[in-house]
Amino acid sequence: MISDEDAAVRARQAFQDRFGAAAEGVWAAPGRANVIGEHTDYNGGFVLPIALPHTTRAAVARRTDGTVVLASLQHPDQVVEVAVADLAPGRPDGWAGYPAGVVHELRDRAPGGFSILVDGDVPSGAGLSSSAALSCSVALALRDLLGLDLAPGDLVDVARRAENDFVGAPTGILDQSASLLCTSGHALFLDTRDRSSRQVPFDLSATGLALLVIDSGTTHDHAEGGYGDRRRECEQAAARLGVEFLREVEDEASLGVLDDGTPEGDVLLRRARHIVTEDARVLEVVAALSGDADPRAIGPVLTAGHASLRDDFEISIPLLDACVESALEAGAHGARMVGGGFGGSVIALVDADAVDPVTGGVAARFEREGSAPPRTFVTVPSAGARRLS
Ligand code: GAF
Repeated sequence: MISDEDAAVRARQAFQDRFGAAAEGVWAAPGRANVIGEHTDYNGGFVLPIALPHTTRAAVARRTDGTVVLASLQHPDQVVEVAVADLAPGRPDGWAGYPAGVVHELRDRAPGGFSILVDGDVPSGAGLSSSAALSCSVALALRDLLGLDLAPGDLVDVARRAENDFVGAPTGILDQSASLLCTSGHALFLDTRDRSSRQVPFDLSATGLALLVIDSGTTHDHAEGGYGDRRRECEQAAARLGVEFLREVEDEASLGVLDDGTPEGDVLLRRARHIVTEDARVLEVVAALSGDADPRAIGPVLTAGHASLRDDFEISIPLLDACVESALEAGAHGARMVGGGFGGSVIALVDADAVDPVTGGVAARFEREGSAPPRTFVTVPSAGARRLS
């Protein structure tokens, strides 16, 4: 993993090479792994992410010609240049839509434009929130350069609106909150309804544990249909139950009214049941991590979360299921898919001395399934977004 110092030097040099002038600063924002609390964020529920050590870095300087110029070391042949006044949802699209969306959000404060060079190592399309890392690094840069009086919570909304309104991905606030608010050594317990949050100590190595991230290599895109379908189904279920958010549903028993004997009713019941049980799982995990319990106790809760995403929310895919199964067979205490679904990564809670057997067991299963070997790494709860230089 590249150090903050080396990342800043590399981004500054690349900026100088691209623009022939010095960047005014370099900012970094991390990707995330969500310990538990999936798809609860747009239902007013609870989430518990950690920040990854992987970050996106943005080297930025203000311009005076009313233009945004966007370059990326990960997309070297796609320099995007567009007038601030011409920015509009979908223009530009692709990776450049995220930083452009942030500039668009703040355009009244920055008519002169920006030169922005991004570099990063958050795996993209892996359910690890590379998009939010990108938009949050730029949001933080613009706040500092423009001297805007915006708290981290305000930046969460700037980055979320860029993603929702400009890129067209109807996400909640999980990823942006994780990237901007997480702290090293902790998971962020966030109530997405009132935005209250608490840092929960999550130092696995102290108890001989490790958190493994297994990137299945199957990519996903939240601007595509499945994510938005789930969001609509949750809203329909909430409307039928007479609540604003599914978070407000008392317990599973209250969901019975959704079961009107039609296939649609059955779907809404299962979608809502995932949200209600997932919120309860977040609280259970937070309680376990906050007390004296052995953190291994959260393993089965994570695995139950996966079953719920697979059976009730129906956003897993066979390769992610195989990944979870093989991790458990090889000795993981718990495992689940993370992120929006339809691809991406799995996290597995394992004893530190079981990292190799679990990694090997999962790789062997991928081979039997005819899939390319997954990318696997041990992660630790890392720092949130910050200025590097
Ligand atoms: C994606 C979204 F961007 C988040 O807002 C969240 O809904 C997540 O999927 C599922 O928990 O990462």
